[in-house]
Amino acid sequence: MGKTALITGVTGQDGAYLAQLLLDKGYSVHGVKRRSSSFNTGRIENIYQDPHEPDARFHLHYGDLTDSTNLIRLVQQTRPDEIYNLAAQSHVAVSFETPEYTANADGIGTLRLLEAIRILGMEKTTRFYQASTSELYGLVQEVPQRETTPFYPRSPYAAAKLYAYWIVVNYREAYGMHASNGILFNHESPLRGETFVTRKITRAAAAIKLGRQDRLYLGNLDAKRDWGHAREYVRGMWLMLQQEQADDYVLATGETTPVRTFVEWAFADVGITLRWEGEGESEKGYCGDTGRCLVEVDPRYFRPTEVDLLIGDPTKAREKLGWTHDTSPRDLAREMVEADLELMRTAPIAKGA
Ligand code: NDP
Ligand code: GDR
Repeated sequence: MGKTALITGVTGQDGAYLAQLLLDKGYSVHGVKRRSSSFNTGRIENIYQDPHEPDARFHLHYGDLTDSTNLIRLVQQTRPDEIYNLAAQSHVAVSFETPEYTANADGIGTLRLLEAIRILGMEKTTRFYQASTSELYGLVQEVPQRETTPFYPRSPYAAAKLYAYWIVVNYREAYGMHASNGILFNHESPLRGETFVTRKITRAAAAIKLGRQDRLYLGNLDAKRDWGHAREYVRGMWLMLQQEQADDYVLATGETTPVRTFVEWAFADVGITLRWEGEGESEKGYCGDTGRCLVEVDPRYFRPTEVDLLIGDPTKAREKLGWTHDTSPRDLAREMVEADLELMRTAPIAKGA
């Protein structure tokens, strides 16, 4: 009999890659999805199994991290060997608009799941992965950032995730739970949500190339991020739960790139060379070969407090887990642009990213 895993946030980018990885490893996978007025399972369509099939190993359940009784029942029904808590209101900018909800889902939601395990007496049998984040580092204290670098959260999202991080450490120490934090630096893919900056850029580059969009509006182009590939990062999550001892690990590439460089890469990949224009107060942005301005800075996307520089040191994960990454940020941009060009040729454009 293979192991059983419960994944919250299975409909998200990481949930989709992780579910695929675990199914490939022979697990039975239970995914928690939120009720939505429209289909929200697009990323997991390829692994969906008809629940009427007797040997189905992928099961979806309705649930929400703000609902304790629901979480207790799900853990009780599925009795998982491993829980991966990936569900979150994961958008940093949106967390300034919805700070209380973000705290509830991302912070207290983690506590609810840990309590579900404890209430059911499963703290010695169920292993727990928490989707912690490089956003915890926030205001730069040390570079590159590693497991011992002090935290300084810079958003309601990061503050909520800080609570989640420490409650996981506390439950590990207080109750001997096998509970680990993966402190993951930004990771992207063709499945990345459309409002995160890399995907917003690669979609726009493809749409502008195909004449389906006129201009891309972005915020802070000078922020630097350590971007890896989501498919490689979910392997690290799994590795953390296979260790004898639970612990906390950074997953990162060790390479950092400004947002503006990612913009230049993506447009180069669709054959458009950008030129930076207008250092004055107005009309700061990039124009294409024809002189038409294609990328404009719009202050509405600035954040009240920003995280300027993230660059991670994944030495511990490499030495203890044997985790490595293969995809460079440059290759990642290329893969995402190619996927969006393909998608853009067939799919309608969603507005509001
Ligand atoms: P996504 O935003 O793509 O996915 C988030 C998932 O959580 C979705 O399935 C979403 O459902 C679900 N969700 C949101 N709120 C709730 C709730 N209240 N109850 C139940 N489910 C909910 O995020 P990623 O896949 O990119 O990230 C996965 C996790 O890793 C998140 O916790 C994120 O904060 C964290 N993280 C991500 C990093 C990254 O670079 N991607 C880096 C470090 C940490 P729906 O589909 O219905 O919206
Ligand atoms: P981040 O990712 O905040 O690092 O959080 P995001 O892609 O949203 O922003 C990265 C940087 O780009 C700048 N930026 C813009 N961002 C967005 N979304 N839209 C814009 O138009 C834009 N213009 C510039 C931002 O200011 C920022 O500096 C992601 C999420 O996946 C979190 O859940 C996760 O914890 C962290 O990565 C690690």
